[in-house]
Amino acid sequence: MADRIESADVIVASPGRNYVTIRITTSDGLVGLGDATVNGRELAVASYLRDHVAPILIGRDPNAIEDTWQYLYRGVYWRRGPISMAAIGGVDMALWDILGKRTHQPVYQLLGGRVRQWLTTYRHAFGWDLPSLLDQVDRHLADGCTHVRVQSGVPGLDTVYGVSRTASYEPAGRAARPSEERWDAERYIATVPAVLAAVREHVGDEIGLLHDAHHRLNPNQAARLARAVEPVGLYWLEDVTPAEDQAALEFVRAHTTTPLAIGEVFNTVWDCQRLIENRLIDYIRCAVVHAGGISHARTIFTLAQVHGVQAAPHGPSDVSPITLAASIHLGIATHNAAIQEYMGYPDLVHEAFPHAWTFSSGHLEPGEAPGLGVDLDEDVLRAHPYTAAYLPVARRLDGTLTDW
Ligand code: KDG
Ligand code: MG
Repeated sequence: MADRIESADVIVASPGRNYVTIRITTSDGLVGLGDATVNGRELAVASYLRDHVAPILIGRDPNAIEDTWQYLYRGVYWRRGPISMAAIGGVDMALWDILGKRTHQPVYQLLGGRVRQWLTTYRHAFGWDLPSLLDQVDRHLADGCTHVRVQSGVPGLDTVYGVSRTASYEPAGRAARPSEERWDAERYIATVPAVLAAVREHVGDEIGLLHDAHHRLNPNQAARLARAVEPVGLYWLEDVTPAEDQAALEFVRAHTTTPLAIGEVFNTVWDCQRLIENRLIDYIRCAVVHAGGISHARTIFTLAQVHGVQAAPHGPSDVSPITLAASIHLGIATHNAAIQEYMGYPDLVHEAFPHAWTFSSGHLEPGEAPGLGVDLDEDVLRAHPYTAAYLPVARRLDGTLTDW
């Protein structure tokens, strides 16, 4: 009898931060792993998987990856959105993992094989003042990195997206409700161009510099910032306006030559079709997990390829090393994949998810293990149960809620 999916179980654990993992086991004993983490909404996606997806996976053909994707997407009247697409993303990754194990191939081979030797990454540097920011930039450069995202403090604001008070970037706070931050876009715009210019002066012309505005500007503010930083020659300016307003990018694009990147909150190709087809962005940044897994991220990146847009997947520490593996396998086999974000993980996360992928000298390598090459250490996961944690919310100085 042909192989069947025998079980699909969901593991929610918190080795330093919360992750949702789906583990699919087949009747011939193969095990595939997928990441379905949605930062701050972990239990919603876990329930979606446990209560609504796992029961209908049992008995299906594990090799029917595309049909299962369509079944979970088109077969459900209520489509799209981060929870359902991350759930589909987790299943999709696990099925590609199984296919790789069944055929004794790393997933990138099943996607057409390597188109490059390694994936270039960018790392994160932040500092409340210029000396501490330059210190972090220097550390990444000393490690061999060629691309760095730089985020800085803003005078008058004691919380700024991307600028942590601790050594780690982690923005989600472990508490029953989100913390609140204050935000002022004009102060931010008045500060950032000079900081980026000073970093450029410090690193010279060869290093790629990136900056993330995290959806916090209106179109006019975004256009002013993008113009003001043109002399810096950024590799990209990220998420300048709220991502759901695709028309906003038309205005920004018309006013600047600074390369634009957006997409970490997109879940399907329909969220970014207009941006890609009208060439309003230079880089599409969907995360493999939140955009429905390897199968659908590949659809998005293929549309991007047709329109001269490059792929640059989201890779924060709030997606697990399984998503990172999926992103590396896809990126190494995708012609228009330009760069992979690598925020890095604390040691405990590497212990919880032992992996074949490696990072060194600013490069990511998938490794040659069959499938995605990621495992679970169940003892570590059991020892670190789920703990409620939320991203902050942001208010303007007058108290109006704004985009975080
Ligand atoms: O969960 C939210 C984070 O993934 C996001 O804030 C990180 O903007 C981010 C980035 O570019 O990595
Ligand atoms: Mg971002």
